[in-house]
Amino acid sequence: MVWRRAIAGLWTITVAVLLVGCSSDVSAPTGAAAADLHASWVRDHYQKAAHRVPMRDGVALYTQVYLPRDQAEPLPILLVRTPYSIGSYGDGEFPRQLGPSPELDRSGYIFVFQDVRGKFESEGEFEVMRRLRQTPDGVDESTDTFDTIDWLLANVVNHNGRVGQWGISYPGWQTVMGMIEPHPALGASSPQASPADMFIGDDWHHNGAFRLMYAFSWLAGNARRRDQPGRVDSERFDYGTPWGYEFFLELGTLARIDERFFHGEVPAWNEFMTHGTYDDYWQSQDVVRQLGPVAHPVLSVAGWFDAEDFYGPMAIYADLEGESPTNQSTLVVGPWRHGGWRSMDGDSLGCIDFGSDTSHHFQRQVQLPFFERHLKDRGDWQAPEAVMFETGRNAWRTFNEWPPSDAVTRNLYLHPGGKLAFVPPAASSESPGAGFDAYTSDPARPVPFSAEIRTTQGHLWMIEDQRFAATRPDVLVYQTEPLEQDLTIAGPITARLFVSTSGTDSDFIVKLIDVFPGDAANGPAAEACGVPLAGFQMLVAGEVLRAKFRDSWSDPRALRPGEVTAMSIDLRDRFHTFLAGHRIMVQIQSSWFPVIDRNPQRFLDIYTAEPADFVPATQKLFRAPASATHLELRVLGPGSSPPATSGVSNS
Ligand code: PG9
Repeated sequence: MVWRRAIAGLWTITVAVLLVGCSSDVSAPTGAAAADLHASWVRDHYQKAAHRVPMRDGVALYTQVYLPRDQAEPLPILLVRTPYSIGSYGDGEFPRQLGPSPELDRSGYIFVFQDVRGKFESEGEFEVMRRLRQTPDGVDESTDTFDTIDWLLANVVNHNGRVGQWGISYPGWQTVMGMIEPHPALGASSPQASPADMFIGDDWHHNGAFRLMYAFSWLAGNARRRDQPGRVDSERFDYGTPWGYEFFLELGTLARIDERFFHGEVPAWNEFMTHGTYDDYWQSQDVVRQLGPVAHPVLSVAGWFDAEDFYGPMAIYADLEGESPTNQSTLVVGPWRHGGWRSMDGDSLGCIDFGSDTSHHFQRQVQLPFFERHLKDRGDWQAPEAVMFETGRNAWRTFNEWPPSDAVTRNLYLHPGGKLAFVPPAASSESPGAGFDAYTSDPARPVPFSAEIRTTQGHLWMIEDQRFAATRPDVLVYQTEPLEQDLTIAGPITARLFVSTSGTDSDFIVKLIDVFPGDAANGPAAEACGVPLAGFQMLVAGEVLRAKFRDSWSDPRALRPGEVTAMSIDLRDRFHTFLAGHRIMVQIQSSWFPVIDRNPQRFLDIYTAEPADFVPATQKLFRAPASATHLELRVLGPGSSPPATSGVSNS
């Protein structure tokens, strides 16, 4: 991965600056009232036409075009392609908003929406994350995008010859597919929360571990076979209980799911169940492997607390930097859940406040100027390299490279007695044979991923208070002393584990947590969510590794029972300041259920495992000098060199 080297300017936009230029008219409508007003404005100012757009293989894709009623000049086209239904199928029906934010609606664009191949009103067959065509005369999402743009340019009146494409999540992935051998009229792309690799880091698996709860709910709702095009999709799946933990535990093994619930109607589920390693099936879906150089400007967007697709946008941005170093690409990462930059104000998430409406900042200061500049030649937008929100300190910062190369790697080590410190364990600190902490991981009682009672994973667990997990005997907890000064991490976080297990496979989950001081005062978000911030254990980052993939995603290997084994977990990037007085905490566990399916803790094909294959295992986490488990953090600014007094007593 190639990152820009030099960092030149670094500036902070404070909350005060954010507020400059905002209307001080206290009577201006906000929230739902503003959205209602905007919806009626859209109706008054746009007209709609529906078309069946033919693709090169004759399949017709249902497409809606919204044209401004009073169009004084030729305008660019802004395209969204989605599997989730473009909606508003009736003659008089209109979406409440057309573009990615109301500002774009008001600026004036030709907005185009399309049901992708095989979904809703479009003909053809839907394939989840359809691979690139294998033959020159084949079709895929990239050719469908090309053909759609070609047709629009020939059939829509009064356009300016330029097309932009954007989308969040699956439509974000469609946007990336549009960037492969792109139509020459494509002038700006904004893939937002696009998945990139479904085995390593996005929706279906993380580091080889299957994301049961999300995969199940998404496939049940979006990937059933259909008989013919239509306006309604699958019915909502009825879990029969409000508690997903109970539902997934009771159903037992993955091998039973098709027979009990899907009955062969969800082809992708059965495909997943026969591709338990990183084989060609997964590799050929990885967009980063397909994406060549991209000449036109790209705006990539991600949320720090995205429970679905955080790996994707970061990998796509990194790939663009490597393959297309002269591309005017920008990376924006804010304190958002999946898609939160469009659906929420972004002033808070769960119990945590961010001090300003971060979504509005992105929409007005980044997204609008990006499209205006590249599709209309308007404004003076100069593409910054990376626009990143610093959580903890709650400020936007712009970087000339991401991750910043002036961040310094500092190792945070586990110590006896649940301590954590930036000094390695001392040789004399443990008696021979000691130097580890142990727990029993029992697949019959997996650690829940959240304290919430819910059937789908939702979003808030990505920033949830971890006190519910800290008290479990099968979760190891380590924390620093209260910090004497702020400590800012910026860039990738890597856990270097030294472990042994009594089994032959296991999952290891590492969570990095910001522990608020006992006198922390509640902000509005904490008041609303009803959890005191005093002692709050905010999840900052967390990841799983299925240990059989520790050396190779495609060639899994058993662990040897009792043997100390080194493995690394990429906890992905973060930009967070642990404020003075807070503590840094690390929690380590072997299940995260049902977000991650249970590991039988035996080396076998988990997708065909029988109930009797699931056995308890004794896990040991080592911290002796030669096998010192630690986290590698990239520290920026004052905390990047160890304070003279740092250390722990190992007595
Ligand atoms: N994260 C979702 C997704 C993307 C691609 C494939 C399947 C699911 C989404 O929200 O669209």
